[in-house]
Parts: sequence; structure tokens; C-alpha cells
Amino acid sequence: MSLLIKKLESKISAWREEVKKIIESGGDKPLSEVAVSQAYSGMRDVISLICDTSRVPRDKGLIIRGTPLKKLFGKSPEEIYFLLLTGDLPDKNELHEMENELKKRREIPSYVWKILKNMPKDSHPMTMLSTAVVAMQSESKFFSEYEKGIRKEDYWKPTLEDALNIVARIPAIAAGIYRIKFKDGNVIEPDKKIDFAEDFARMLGLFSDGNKTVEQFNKLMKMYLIAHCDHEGGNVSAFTAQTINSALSDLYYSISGGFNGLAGPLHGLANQESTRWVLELMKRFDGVPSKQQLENYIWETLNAGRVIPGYGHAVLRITDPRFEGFMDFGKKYFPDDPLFLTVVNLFEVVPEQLKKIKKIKNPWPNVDAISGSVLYHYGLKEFSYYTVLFAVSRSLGITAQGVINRAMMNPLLRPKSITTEEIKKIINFSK
Ligand code: AMX
Repeated sequence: MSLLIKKLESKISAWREEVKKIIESGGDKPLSEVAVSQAYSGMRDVISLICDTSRVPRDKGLIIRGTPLKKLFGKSPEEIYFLLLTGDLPDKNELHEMENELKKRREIPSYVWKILKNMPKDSHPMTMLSTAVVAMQSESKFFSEYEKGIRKEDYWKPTLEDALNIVARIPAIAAGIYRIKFKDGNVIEPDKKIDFAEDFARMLGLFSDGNKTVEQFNKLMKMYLIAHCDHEGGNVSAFTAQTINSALSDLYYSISGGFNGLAGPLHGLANQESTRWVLELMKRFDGVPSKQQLENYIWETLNAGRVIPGYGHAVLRITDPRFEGFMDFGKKYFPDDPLFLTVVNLFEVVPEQLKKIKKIKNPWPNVDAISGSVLYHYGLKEFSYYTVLFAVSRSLGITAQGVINRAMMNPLLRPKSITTEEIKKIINFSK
């Protein structure tokens, strides 16, 4: 790992120096004001967190270390991980090293399989993933180095070890969960000779030998694992993980906690909810529905007090570029797939309907409106599994953020809360 460590060492000392100077020269300048209404609405738009791995301008979507996601499609998860960690795409040698690191750490401890196989049969795949990760906590290098008294400046080094171990193992664990939960329970062992995305696709065991769609599916996995890798620092999974990690709980605790947040229907579970919703819709109308039928169904959902899954976003105010990426993929490889076609038709109908509801700030689709349909096409039909795929990808961003937070020696996260009684006094509230 010498090239990565060397690069990070020089970057980290420059980053530390720069932040010190930033605080000295402009530390008093306010970043945002907080209105009472924002305190009551999930701190939306309150700027008070630093995240350097990626940013999400509301009119552009995900930008990873300065490069828009769309320009990064075609890169491998290994390249993106190096980019997230260091700010630079790797050169040939650096990439080779990253690929090897993630290959050699791929072995899954046997106790993980025992735990997963003994969990209740109705455990959600995300519960299984979160459990598997936290079960490995005893292997944390950060935890053991901290016990030995490692210096604060060096916290990032064992955190990087943990990050690489977690990222290397998650594909095999995730694929194993699929085999245990939905197939015959025989897990397919990792192959240290092939790359991250392809090995994950192989371990799912969806295709028999000689099936020609394997290559397409591998391509999709490569894209999928990049598309969900990071989305700045304030989203539920990243923020949860960061909060846990700020208490110097190691990355096993943090990632597991972040995944628990990802498992919520307003966050990462929306891909499962969206696919379920579209399939129910197709069942109701016996195939690909007409535009009028779509419109009726949308209002039926809204009038029942439910959200349209996959639409809206806490930050974005445009169609999510990740949605567009998957749409381009589907249009290229399976434009006539009925589920995909329905998703594309919904894209033409839903925003116009959501625009009629004033309180909805963003009527446009997010990634979860489409990401399930592309998996479904290749036979990955168990949609309660979809958030696990999201998590495999998101582990790249969350662990990279964790390494950087420790490198920057960031303190405990502890925003201040306020009571309703105090707010009443501040605004001179009278009934
Ligand atoms: N359908 C129906 N109502 C919606 C809606 C949708 N798709 N999106 C927003 N609204 C509603 C909200 O529920 C809220 O209603 P309330 O005031 O009665 O509670 C109101 O519109 C205002 O919401 P907002 O400011 O536009 O969005 P937000 O920041 O509060 O929430 C999000 C963002 C994503 C939770 C919301 O758009 C939503 O629930 N979407 C559907 C679920 C989804 O797709 N989640 C995935 C997001 C991406 C991800 O994290 N993977």
C-alpha cells in the first residue's frame, strides 16, 4: 500500500496546513443562518459540515472531487475509490496497487457466514449486511491501535486499514447475503484474480456458464457501484456514519450504523419501494400502462397519503444525473423491457403531476426511480435486496470520508439543540 500511503501522507499534510490557514484568515465568517423553520425541518440547507470527497450542487448533481459523475462512468470502483480518498485519479501503478489491495483483503471470516446463516429467515437483507459488518468489529485495526495509545495525527492510518478491509470484503458479504436469503445458501467464494465489480457480479451467481448477457451485467455493476458511491456529507447514511465515527468508534461501527440509515424508505430503501410500486402498477393494468392510467395511479398513491418513491430530493432540484445514466444504459441495451418502459413513461408523467403540489420542492426523479428496473431486467428480481447493492457502492464514499475525517483530526460532532420553549421565547411567541 506504499503508493497510496505516500500520496495520502503528502496530501494530508498540505490539507492540514491549508485548513489551519483558512480558519486563521476567515474562521469568523458565517456560512449560513438558521431560521426557526429550518430547525423544525430536518436542518435542510443549514451549511455546517465539511465534506471534500464530493459535492451535490442542486442544479448539477453529484460531483466527485471536482469531476461530474457522468464523466466518470466507465471508470472502475477501484479508480473511484482512489479518487475519493486522495482527490486524484490513480496512475497505472497506483491503480494496480489499489486493485491488488482490494483483492488480497477479500477473504471473509467463517464466523460471518455462520452468523448470517443463523439469522431469522425473515431478516431484511440490510439487517443482515449491517450485522455482518458490525460482527467484524473485533478485527478493527483502529480499535486495537487506539487501545495501544496511537497518536491522534496517525489515527487515519489504521482507519485506512479498516476502510480497505471493509471495502474489500463487502462485495462477497453482500453477494453471500443474496445466496443465503434468496438462493440455495451456498455462497460463492471471492476470486482474487478478478476485479471488484466483476467479482461481485460473479458471486451473485445469476448467470449460467456461457450466458452472453454476463458482460452487459458486469458493465452495469461497474456503473452501479460508482453511481451510488458518495453524495456529500449530509445525507442520512454518510452523516450517521460520520457522527458515529467522530466519537472514535471505528469504521465497522460507523458503516454498520450508516447502513441502518440507508435502510430507510426515504433514503436507500426507496429503490426497493419504487420497484415494488411500479410492479404493482403494472399488475393493476396488466402490462405497460397508458399515460392516463399512470396519472390516475399517481394520484391514487398521493391521495392515500403516500409518497411517489424515487421522486423528489432533499438537495437536488433537477433530474438526478444518476437517473439519466441508468436511463441511457437501459435505452441502449433493453429499450423494450416492460418494467423499464414503464419507468421511462413515468418520467414523462410524474413530474408534471408533482409540480401541481406546491409543497414539493423537487418533482424530478432521483436515482431510485430507475436503478431497480435495470437490475430486474437481468433477473435480479428480489427487490428487497436492492438497497444492499446501494450499500456496497456507498461503502466507498463513507469509508473515504471516515479516513479523511480522521486525517483532518476532526472533533466530536455535537450540534446544539434547542427546546420549543426556548424558541417560543426567542420569537416572542404568544398563542
Ligand atoms: N411524493 C409525495 N410527496 C412528496 C414527494 C414525493 N415523491 N417528495 C416530497 N414530498 C412531500 C414531502 O413528503 C413533504 O411533505 P410534508 O411537508 O407533508 O412532510 C413535502 O413534499 C416537502 O418535501 P420536500 O421539501 O420537497 O422534500 P424533503 O427534503 O422533505 O424530502 C425526500 C426529500 C427524498 C425524503 C422526499 O422527496 C421523498 O420522500 N421522496 C420519495 C422517497 C425517495 O425517493 N427517497 C430517495 C431519496 C434519494 C436517496 O436518498 N436515495
